[in-house]
Amino acid sequence: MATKKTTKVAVPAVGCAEMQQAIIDRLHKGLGTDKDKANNKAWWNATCQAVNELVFEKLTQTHQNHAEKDTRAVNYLSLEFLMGRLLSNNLQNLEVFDVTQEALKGLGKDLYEICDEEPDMALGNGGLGRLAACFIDSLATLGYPAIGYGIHYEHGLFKQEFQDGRQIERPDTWREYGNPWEICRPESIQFVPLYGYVETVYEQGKGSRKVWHAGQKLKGVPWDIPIVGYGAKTVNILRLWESRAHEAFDWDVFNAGGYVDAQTEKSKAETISKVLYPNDSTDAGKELRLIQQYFFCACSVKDILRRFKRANKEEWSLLPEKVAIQLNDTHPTIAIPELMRILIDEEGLEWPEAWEICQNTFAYTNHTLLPEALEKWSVALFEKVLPRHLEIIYEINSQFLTKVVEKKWPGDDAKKSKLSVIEESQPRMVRMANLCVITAYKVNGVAAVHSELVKTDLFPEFHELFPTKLVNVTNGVTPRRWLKACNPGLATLLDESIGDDWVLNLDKLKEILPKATDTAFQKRFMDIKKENKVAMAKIIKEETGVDVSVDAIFDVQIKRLHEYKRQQLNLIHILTLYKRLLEDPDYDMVPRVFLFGAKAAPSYHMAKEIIFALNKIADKVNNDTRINDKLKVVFLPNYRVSLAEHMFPAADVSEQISTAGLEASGTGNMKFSLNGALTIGTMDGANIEMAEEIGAEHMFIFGLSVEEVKALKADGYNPYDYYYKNPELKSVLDWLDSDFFTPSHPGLLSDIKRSLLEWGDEYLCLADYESYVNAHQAIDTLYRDQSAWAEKAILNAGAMGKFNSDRSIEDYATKIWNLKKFPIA
Ligand code: 26Q
Repeated sequence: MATKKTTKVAVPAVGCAEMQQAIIDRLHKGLGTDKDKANNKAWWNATCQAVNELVFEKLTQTHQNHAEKDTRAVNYLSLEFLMGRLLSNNLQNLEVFDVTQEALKGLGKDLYEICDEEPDMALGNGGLGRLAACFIDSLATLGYPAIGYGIHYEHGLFKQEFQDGRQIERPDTWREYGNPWEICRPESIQFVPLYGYVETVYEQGKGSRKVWHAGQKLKGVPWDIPIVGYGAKTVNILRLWESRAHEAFDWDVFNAGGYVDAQTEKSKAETISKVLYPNDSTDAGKELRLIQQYFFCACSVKDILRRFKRANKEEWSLLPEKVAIQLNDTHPTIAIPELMRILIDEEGLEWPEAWEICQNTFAYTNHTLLPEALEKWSVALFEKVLPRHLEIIYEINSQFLTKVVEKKWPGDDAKKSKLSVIEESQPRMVRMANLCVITAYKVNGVAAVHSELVKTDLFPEFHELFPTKLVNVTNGVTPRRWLKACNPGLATLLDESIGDDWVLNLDKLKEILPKATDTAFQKRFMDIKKENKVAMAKIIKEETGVDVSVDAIFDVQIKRLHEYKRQQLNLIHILTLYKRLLEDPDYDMVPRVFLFGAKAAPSYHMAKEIIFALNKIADKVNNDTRINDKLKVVFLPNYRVSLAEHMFPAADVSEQISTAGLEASGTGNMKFSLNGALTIGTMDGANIEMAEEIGAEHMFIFGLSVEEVKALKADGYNPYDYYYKNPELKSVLDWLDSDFFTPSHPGLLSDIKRSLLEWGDEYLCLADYESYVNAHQAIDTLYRDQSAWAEKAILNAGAMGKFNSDRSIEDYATKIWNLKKFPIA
């Protein structure tokens, strides 16, 4: 094959001997051990510390550069940053991966094994948290001044184990023994008031002002994690706040003779950043979650204002020029009344000026249309925890209703009650999304169809009021982690075929499109896929004991477990194939391995039932000698970023099968396609834009469209219509009532059948079943022609240019943030 010259020669900042010396030094001087005694954890730690020497230098340079030029920066506020591991990412981005590999090899160590020692930083639930992680990678790579603000959770998302097929949650302990990437910054500690009451103080000649007498104060300790851009031209930071007890409060109790009580105060305060909430409807409304949100917003806003004041004194009108604050969903909404409170109560601004500043500073990203996922807090809780903020919210709302809504729709009380920040229900609730839309200067959805639905279905009146406010920024993923690092085989093939600058310019991938029909290229592409499948098969064996053949189609669904994502539709299709095989041992199908990875929210009953059912079906299918290994089902425990990095590159088929209109975007869909998997998917979220880029004929699109879903629901959907019409569907659903999968315990899987029939099949699985089964049949047919399959896989990967997070960030920078790049030279 003709190989193109690489366009950029990576110049490592250090040589091999130097890196070896740095690692050995860190073993000695940083960890007090040596190369003969050190275990792999110590080697990992020492390697991280050696890398940090390079990182900190760039961090300081970036900081000085931004401070000198007083650059406008974006502050990305997010309750979640699902970072995964950082060592291989940082080595990659500093362009010292190869030299470090060589250095460690010379010391008798394997870099991949060392990287495997790193615990995942799982400070997020799923898509939203991982998107934040991709975005800060892109911001640094592109040279934008940016800070990510979040919480320094002691425990990230729970670790998942299976006991008799059921999910058990265990605490995640990512920093039990410290974390080499983080730097504590006691010089930037902040204090956060809570509870108490508000006093109105009248001052002669000056009118009145409000004083919040807090009942409790927390201390926020910042931990900085350097975020190394690719090529290391910029190193930004992710600043995570840890809660501690405020000493003054502690000591008061202590001095009054209550040592034990002082300890209680301390541990109460430390609870605030103790654990990441799983995305769970039963956790909605919990006091601790509200305090978490306020704690991190208050620390972040104070930090932002401290930096602003250092450069601009008290020229508050300049704040929107210097600062953009992006709210990642409604979780950080409380930053809005917090900024108002500081400007008015502490800095002495008048309401109109403070409101003008707020309106030009905040932007908000919506990630969901599911009504039950829109955040609301009870007014009573707000009043107790944040009494001053509630007053401010009332005032924002009152001015909005009287000045904006009344002007547009005079006398229309129905409009007012729909748009009000306060829901007049029992109990009364604060609607966080309404507060965001009223305040923010831009509101964006995360894929084209989602952003349209935000305008037409979620916030139609707001769209009428503010016709330029609602915009789209389609999500993307970082090609550094999700191609270059996780799939070195494919990355090398790309480097050799089109040059290595696709890493920074993913549109370049389209240069492989003409090679889609080149048989030599196809062979290399498919050989790489095979190697990745071999590596994955090894992991499957180690983790579950199941043997899978790499000649089978690897059909993968990895994402949070939720009924709208329809893992249960996948399940009933698997049962369909299994039944066909049992009824006809010669049933002709390409062997299939169905792989799952998913965590269910701990109190989400039906999601946990689906996990249990899939595990029970897996037990049965994998041990059934009658079906000649044509079918395997594997549910890998503890799905997480580092496991995903092995699964995307090994997939042949990507399952993106949500009910149309419900998946805001999806980002796993992009990672699969980028790694050469073919999508079976509905016309939902970013799948629609992927079909535009790839060509729908190179995907397996099935099921009802958004419009058809709406029409069917409006008509009155009846799942029994499909059940009685399709005998095969009926027989697999009835199977769930038997004890076939749960010997001597009939009915253990019946809730799944009930949800699809008696409980109305809210997510229209039965309506899409037949079309889904047919799409799978088409997959089977195509896979038999390996050249035709390879052609489509290449066309998929080559069309992914748009779905890279650099493009998303450029969209945010121009459409929303008005941000300029300041890379260090
Ligand atoms: C809410 C209340 C209490 C505790 C937790 C939560 C909570 C936490 C996380 C609610 C929602 C989330 C996460 C949502 C999420 O990940 N949404 C996904 O965002 C992706 C990035 O835009 C999209 O691609 C997905 O379509 C969307 O589902």
